[in-house]
Amino acid sequence: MQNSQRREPDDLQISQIIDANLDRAREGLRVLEDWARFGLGLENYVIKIKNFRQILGKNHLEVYKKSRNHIEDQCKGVSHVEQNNRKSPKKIISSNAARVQEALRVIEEFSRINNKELSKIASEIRYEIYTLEVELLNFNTRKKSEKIIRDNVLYAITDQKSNVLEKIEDILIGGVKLIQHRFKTGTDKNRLEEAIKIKNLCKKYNALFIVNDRVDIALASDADGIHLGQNDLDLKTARKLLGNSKIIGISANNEIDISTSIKDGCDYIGIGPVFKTSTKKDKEPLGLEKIKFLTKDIKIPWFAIGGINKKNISFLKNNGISKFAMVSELMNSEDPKEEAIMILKELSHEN
Ligand code: TZP
Ligand code: MG
Repeated sequence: MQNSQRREPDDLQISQIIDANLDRAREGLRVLEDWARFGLGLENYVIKIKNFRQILGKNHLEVYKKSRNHIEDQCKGVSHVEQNNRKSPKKIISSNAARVQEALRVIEEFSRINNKELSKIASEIRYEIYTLEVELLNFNTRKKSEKIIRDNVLYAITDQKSNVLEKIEDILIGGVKLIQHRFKTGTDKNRLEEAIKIKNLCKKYNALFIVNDRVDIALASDADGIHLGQNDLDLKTARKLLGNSKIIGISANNEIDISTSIKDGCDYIGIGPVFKTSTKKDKEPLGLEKIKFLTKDIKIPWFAIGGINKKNISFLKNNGISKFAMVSELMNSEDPKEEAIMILKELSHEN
């Protein structure tokens, strides 16, 4: 993308347009770069964006810069009300990506007259910005979901029963912000229908919606993420299919599976069963000491699961466990809302 054979533009107005739009594009890129760096911590994207800025910088010729003050710009300082409405990183990414794309398009058109190479460079970068925008927005969505996982201690997992939607709504009203749809038997049609209904409930209560086992159902219901067991699709394949916007949680109950899932980039881990549970009858419980041993070096969020109820949760909390996932305790409760409130209250107590 180096520009060697250019002709000096002879038209002052054209130089001025190119100058203004090179500035615009570089400024917009700097905004995207800083969000990639400080907001998302994505080093490879920072390098990519910096490279675009440098290419445009090298092609910001003296002749363009010198044209700047030759003609008085009557529109200087004109801004749009929309600029005051950019209150979230998402809006800032979108509007600055659009700003870069527009500026590059203008450069592409006007430099075609006297500087074909710059025109080509602008066109190439513009196409890359379309992809970059989508990718930054995806990471942004995931970052928001990760925060919900970090900030919440109770994860409710569904069971198959006729009044599952009422139960889930109660649990959501009770303040639970993490819901997983677990649907082990039945048709895919019913599975997806139920997933979409629960997803909509989660949306209403600003909760995260995670699908158990099935990447296709997670995509079709536009879930926030997937929860995979050791016999489901592997993490890397799931990431390829889901892209970077979705959360991936993994069930792991031994050292190797735990370290592999962390190395492969999972967002949280479910570890258990802690106690014997009728929800997973075939699994031997790990017990508290084993759980403590397995989790001592884990730096990402992890949830204890299996046989956890309102009676043993304080004991586990007092033993250093801070996040809990449960199926039957909430789903079989006569009053899931009260139960959720009570457990959340219990978990919020300082020791
Ligand atoms: N993974 C390990 S134990 C378990 C899962 C899905 C079931 C937990 O169910 P419950 O009813 O909360 O014991
Ligand atoms: Mg599974």
